[in-house]
Amino acid sequence: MKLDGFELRRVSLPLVAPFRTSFGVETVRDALLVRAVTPDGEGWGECVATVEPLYSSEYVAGAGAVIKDFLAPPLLAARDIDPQQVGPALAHIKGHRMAKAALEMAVLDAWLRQRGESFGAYLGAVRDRVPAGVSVGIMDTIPELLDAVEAYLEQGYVRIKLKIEPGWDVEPVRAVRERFGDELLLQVDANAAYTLADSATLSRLDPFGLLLIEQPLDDEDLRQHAELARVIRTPICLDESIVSAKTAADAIAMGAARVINIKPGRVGGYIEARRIHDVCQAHGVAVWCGGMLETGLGRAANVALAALPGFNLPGDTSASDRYFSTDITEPFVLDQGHVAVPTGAGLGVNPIPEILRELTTTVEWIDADASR
Ligand code: NPG
Repeated sequence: MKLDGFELRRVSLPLVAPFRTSFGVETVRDALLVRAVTPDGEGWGECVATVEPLYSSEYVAGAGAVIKDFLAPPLLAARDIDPQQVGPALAHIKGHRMAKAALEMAVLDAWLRQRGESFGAYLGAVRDRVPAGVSVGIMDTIPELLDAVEAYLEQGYVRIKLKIEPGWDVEPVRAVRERFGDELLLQVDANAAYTLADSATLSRLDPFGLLLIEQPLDDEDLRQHAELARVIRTPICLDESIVSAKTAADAIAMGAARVINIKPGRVGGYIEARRIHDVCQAHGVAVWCGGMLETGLGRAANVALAALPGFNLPGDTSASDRYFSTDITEPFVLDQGHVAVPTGAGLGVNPIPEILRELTTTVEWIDADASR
């Protein structure tokens, strides 16, 4: 496939409510979209980097810069590129996985649209809908949290994930368990807010029968996660620590993770995400699809990925209205706690031109001729 260029577009989507995690509060989703333009059509990618480098070292302005200066040129210089070649063509540039993932997604979408094949079919989806979990941010008070959880359960969400941090952990979990019962699928996410010295606090979560605790310790603490796994009963799930199929294999071998959250942006794209799925499936390790407040574009691809056979826990694949009153594509909706896997070519969804225009803050064009 020949590329004419990439368009980089920043969009700003206000969130329906502030979303607080152990690393910060988000009130707006300021996303970077990549449009791959070819002589025969286009494809869309979404970069999941946040405005500030608080979740990982990547951030949205940095992702835009590395794409312009280092990642787009080798792809545009190639006279013929297919999605499988994007990763290898960018492997000499260290890191920047979220930026690489956005480019690969755009190329993959353009390529699949030309073939009339969906993301789900390409990745190996075996389901036409996926169960939807919801991530619930840190709140000021427990009554507020209970109201939020109740509202999500009324909407049909099949699994609740509570964001935790030191000082907001055992009591909110206890309150949610007591109010909604033992049957509720419940898990927590610490976003690396604890250290091994907090083992005693974390083991106080054991009696609540959580599905998992996600990323309790620092990204680089693989060995410490393995040690923690020996003292707490709640299964440990890794998110930030897993940046490739290699790190997934290492974490599994070390006993650092019984569950893995797969986020395509974090690992460099959907093709590496599928490799991690395959590694986990071979080792009998449970996986689920994470979320990064994606617009309908990233959400479409995530939902397709979550339909692979090894995804055996509900993902953060919520409906669009969990985050946005207006999405840039037709919204994803909940149907009895599930979200439908798009079946159209490529992502199977399209940005709605007027909404896209309204939410756009900047647009830049990178022409292939400048790289040849
Ligand atoms: O449902 O899209 C979603 C968000 C789920 O909690 C969620 N994401 O740490 O996993 C996370 C968190 C996150 C959001 C991380 C935005 C980074 C940016």
